[in-house]
Amino acid sequence: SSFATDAAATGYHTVTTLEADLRQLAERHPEIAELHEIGRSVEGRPLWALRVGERRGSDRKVAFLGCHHAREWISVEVPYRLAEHLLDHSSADPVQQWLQQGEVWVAPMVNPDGHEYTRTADRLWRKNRRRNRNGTVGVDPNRNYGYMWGTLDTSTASHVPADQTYVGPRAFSEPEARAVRDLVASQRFGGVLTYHSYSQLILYPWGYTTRPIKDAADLGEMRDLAEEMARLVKGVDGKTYTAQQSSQLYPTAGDTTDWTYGEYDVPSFTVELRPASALDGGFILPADQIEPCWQENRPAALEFIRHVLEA
Ligand code: ING
Ligand code: ZN
Repeated sequence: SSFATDAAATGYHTVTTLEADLRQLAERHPEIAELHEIGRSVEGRPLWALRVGERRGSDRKVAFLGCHHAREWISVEVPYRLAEHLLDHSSADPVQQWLQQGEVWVAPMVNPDGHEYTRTADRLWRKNRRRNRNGTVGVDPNRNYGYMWGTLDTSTASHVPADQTYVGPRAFSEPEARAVRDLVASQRFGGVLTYHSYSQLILYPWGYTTRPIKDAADLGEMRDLAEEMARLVKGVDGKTYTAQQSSQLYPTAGDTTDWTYGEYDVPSFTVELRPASALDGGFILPADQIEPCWQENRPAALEFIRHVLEA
């Protein structure tokens, strides 16, 4: 593997080591990789996305996102390693063919301000670092997307600024959510997958309602694909990831996948990574589990790429 820093030794990336490693990946593969700044965080940190593919502007594109939530460190590492894997395997099929015909975009850390805060101040911080008008801090970037935004007012999608799931003052008030919105709007991905932790789940829309999505073909496609990805995870080392509609976990409005599916009609998933439960450490996943977690998620991520790019 090709870490520019000691991230491999110490385990998890930081804001700084992630930037260095993304730059190095792009520099090592100048023909097929390009680092894009897709926006800036509340505190002004660049938001990075690595574009992987031989040609710009192909019409088959898929996106992987990580770390909307600061404390979910493993959600940085799985998409990062996916990018690294694609570049390491870019001269053999099927990856070679995918990268000839399409593009894979990887943005492993959507919320760098929060991530930095979890390293230096509060390991269990979730939101971004917005200074709210009432003096509290943080908006939940995964409640700030503009499809059915703000339509719930619950503990899992709250209008109270101090709360962990504060939806923000209006849809797309946060630059982190706007950066993803603008990337998705400009690239027109055929599918989006966003990593979170924890619970070992594969979630598909809707989150805002317990009703299933209306379009039977879309529902079948997402349900089948979620179940296939869960089967692929299990095939690696026997771990159970459960496929379900996201509102079965708990109802929320304004998450990434409701917006991408609601706005663009493309398959859209939240993968909740290791561990299975709070008893297994919750958000604090030991660094020696990064590699097995990536390995168990690799075939599912590649299947999602295949599904979108070969469609
Ligand atoms: N979980 C997701 C959250 O944003 C989720 C779960 C995703 C619910 C999509 C509904 C829709 O709360 C974590 N761990 O953040
Ligand atoms: Zn999360």
